[in-house]
Amino acid sequence: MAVHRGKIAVAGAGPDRLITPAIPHGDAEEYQPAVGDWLLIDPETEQLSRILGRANLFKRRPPGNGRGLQLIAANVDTLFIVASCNQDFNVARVERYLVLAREVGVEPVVILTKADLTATPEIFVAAARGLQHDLVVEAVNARDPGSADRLAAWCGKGETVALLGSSGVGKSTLINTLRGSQTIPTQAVREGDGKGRHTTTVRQLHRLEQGGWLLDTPGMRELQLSDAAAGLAAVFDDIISLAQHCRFSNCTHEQEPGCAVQAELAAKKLDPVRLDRWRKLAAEDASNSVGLAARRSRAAAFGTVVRSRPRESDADE
Ligand SMILES: Nc1nc2c(ncn2[C@@H]2O[C@H](COP(=O)(O)OP(=O)(O)OP(=O)(O)O)[C@@H](O)[C@H]2O)c(=O)[nH]1
Ligand SMILES: [Mg+2]
Ligand SMILES: [Zn+2]
Repeated sequence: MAVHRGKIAVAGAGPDRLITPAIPHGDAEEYQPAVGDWLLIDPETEQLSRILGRANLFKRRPPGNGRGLQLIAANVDTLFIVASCNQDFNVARVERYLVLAREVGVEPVVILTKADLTATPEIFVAAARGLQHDLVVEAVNARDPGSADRLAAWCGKGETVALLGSSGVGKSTLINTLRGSQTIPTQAVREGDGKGRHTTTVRQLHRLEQGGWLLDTPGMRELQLSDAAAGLAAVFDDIISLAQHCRFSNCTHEQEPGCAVQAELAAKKLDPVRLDRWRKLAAEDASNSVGLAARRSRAAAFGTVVRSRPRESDADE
C-alpha cells in the first residue's frame, strides 16, 4: 500500500499494518517490494515470504549519484502523466514520462491540471497531443469534482492508476477530489515560478469508494531514462522508420549524403526541436543502459547495425 523508509504498509486479511521486510536476497528488483505489489506474508513472523510476479514495474535511476534502481510502482493499469497549464509546463518532461509508460507497456493519459487558471488551455493540450499520434490528453481543474469526473472512466473497480509528474502539478489534489475527501496534504506552489514544494514524500495507494485505486507519488525532479529503447522507439517511431531509409546504415543524421532524416527536415515535415529531443534522450538512454540487448537496440535506433560481434559472445551479458 505504501513504501516508507525501511517499512512497508500492507493491507489484506487481518488489520492493515506496517511491516519491516527483511530483504533476503540482496536488493535486486524482484526482492524489493514496490507500491502495488501483491505479497505473501508469513502470518506468524509478519515477514515477507514472496513478491508475486508483476504485470509491470515502473522504476528509475535514483537522482544524483545514487546506485541501483528506485522502484516507483508495480501492477499499474493506467498512468496519469500529470502536468499543469502554467509556466511550469514543459513538453520535454511530459515526453520523458511518455517514453517511460511506453517502455513499461502501460496506457498513458496526459492530465493537464489548472485549466481554470489559463484563458488558453488549448495551447497546452495541443502541445501535449503533438507528442504522439492518438495520445489521450485531458485538461481539468483538479479542485473541481465536476471537472475531475471525466477521469472516472479510468478509475473503475479493480483499476490501478498511478499519478506521476513534477511537484506542485496537483497529483494529490486530484486524488482528494476524486475520492471526495481532503485527507492528503497539498500545498500552494511558489509564487515566482509555479514550482511545487515537495509536499508528498511517500508513494501510496488510495482507495476510491467505487473500487479503484489511485497511486500518489512524490514529485520527481529528475527522470533519467535507462534501458528505455522500446519506449523511445514507440514515441519516436516516425524518426526511427525514416532512419531506415538513410543511405548509410550508420548515418548520424547530421550531414551525410542521402540522409532521409535531413531530407524530411528540409521539407519541413519534421520538427527540428523534436529531433533534438530524440537525440538527447537516445544519448542519455545509451549512456545509462547496460547489457547487450540495450546496446543493440540503441545502435539500431542510431542507425548502426551491430554485425561484427561473434555469436558466442552474446550468451551471458
Ligand atoms: N486552481 C487550481 N489549483 C490547483 C489545481 N490542481 C492543483 N492545484 C493547486 O496546486 C497546489 C499543489 O497541488 P498538490 O496537489 O499539492 O500538488 P502535488 O502534485 O501533489 O505536489 P507534490 O506532492 O509536491 O508532488 C495546491 O495548492 C492545489 O490546490 C487546479 O486544477 N486548479
Ligand atoms: Mg502531492
Ligand atoms: Zn540519416
